[in-house]
Amino acid sequence: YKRSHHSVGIIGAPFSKGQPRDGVEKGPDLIRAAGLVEKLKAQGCAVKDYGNLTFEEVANDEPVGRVKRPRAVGSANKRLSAAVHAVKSDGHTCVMLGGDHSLAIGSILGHAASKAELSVVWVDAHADINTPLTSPTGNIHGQPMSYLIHELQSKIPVLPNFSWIKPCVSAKDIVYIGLRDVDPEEHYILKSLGIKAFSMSEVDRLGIAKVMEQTGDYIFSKVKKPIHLSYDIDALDPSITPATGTPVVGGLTYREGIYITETICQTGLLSAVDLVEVNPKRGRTEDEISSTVSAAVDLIQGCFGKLREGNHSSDYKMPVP
Ligand code: 4U7
Ligand code: MN
Ligand code: MN
Ligand code: MN
Repeated sequence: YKRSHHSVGIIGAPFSKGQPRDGVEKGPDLIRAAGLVEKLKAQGCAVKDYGNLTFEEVANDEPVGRVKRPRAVGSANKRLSAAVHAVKSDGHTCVMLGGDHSLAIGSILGHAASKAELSVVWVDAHADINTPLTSPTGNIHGQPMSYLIHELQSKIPVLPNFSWIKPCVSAKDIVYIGLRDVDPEEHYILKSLGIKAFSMSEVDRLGIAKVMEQTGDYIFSKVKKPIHLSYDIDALDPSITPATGTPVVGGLTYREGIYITETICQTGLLSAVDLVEVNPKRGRTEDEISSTVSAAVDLIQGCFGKLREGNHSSDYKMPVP
C-alpha cells in the first residue's frame, strides 16, 4: 500500500526521422503538458526533468540501400545514448519520451552502458526487428531491435553513423507483448532465435495476468537483470490511442496496457522506460489526441507505483476530531 519512492529522470527526444510521418517529434512536450511531472511527484516520486535533447541537422542523408535517413538516426541515437547513460549514472530510473521507436537504439544502448546485462520487455503491435536488408519500408523505427541483439550482428550491414552501435542484448533476454503486425522476415527471426513473444493471440488465450506471470517467470528464471521497458503506444488498441503513425486494430485494452506497467513496477527491477510513437498529427480530433496522450501519461504513472486500488503514503495519519 506504500507510495513509491522512485527517483525518475525524464529525457525528451523530439525526433521523427526513423519514420516518414510528421508530428511524432511533438510527443515529449505533449506528454509533459498533460502533467506527467506533477502527477509523478503527486504519487511520491522524486522527478528530475532533463528537458529535450536537440538533434543536429544532417545534410545529404541519402538512403543506403532501402534504409532511410541512416545518418540522422545514427547521430540522434548517439546523443540519446549519452543522455540516458548520464541519467542512469545520476541514479534515476530513466524515462525516454519519444519520438519514434528508432530511439530505442540509443535508449537501450545508453542504459546498457551502465549495467552488466539487461532484460528488454518490448510492448508493441510490431516486432521492430527488421534488419536493414529485410525491412519492407526502410523505416528505421521498424528495425531498432536488429541492431541491439548479439545473435543478429552478422546480418547487419555497415551504415553511416552506426559504427558506434554494438549489440548489447541477448535474444533470450527479450520478451514481446502485444504483437499483431509482424512481417514474414521478422517472424522468421523471432522463431529462429527462439525469442519469447506473447502476441495478441497469447493475450487472448491466457489473459493478461498469465502473460505477465509467465513474463516474470521467464525473465527471472536466471539472474535478475534490470528491466528496460520499451512501450510503443500503438500496442494499445487504436480505439484508445489513435494518434500514432502505424495503428493496428485488435490491440491491448487500456486495462491490459496498464496492468503490464503495474506488474513490471512490482518486480522492483524497472530501470528504464521508453514511451514512443505518440503523434498528435495522426489524431483526427482533439479527443483522439488527448486520449492518446493521457493513456501515455497513465502508463508511465503505472510504471512508478500508481495502483488502481489506490495508494497512500506510509506516514499518513488520519485526521482526528
Ligand atoms: B513501430 C513495419 F513493414 N514492420 O518495418 C516496418 F509493417 O515502431 C512497421 O512499431 C514498423 O511503430 C512499425 O516498417 C514501427 C511495416
Ligand atoms: Mn509499433
Ligand atoms: Mn515500435
Ligand atoms: Mn507505430
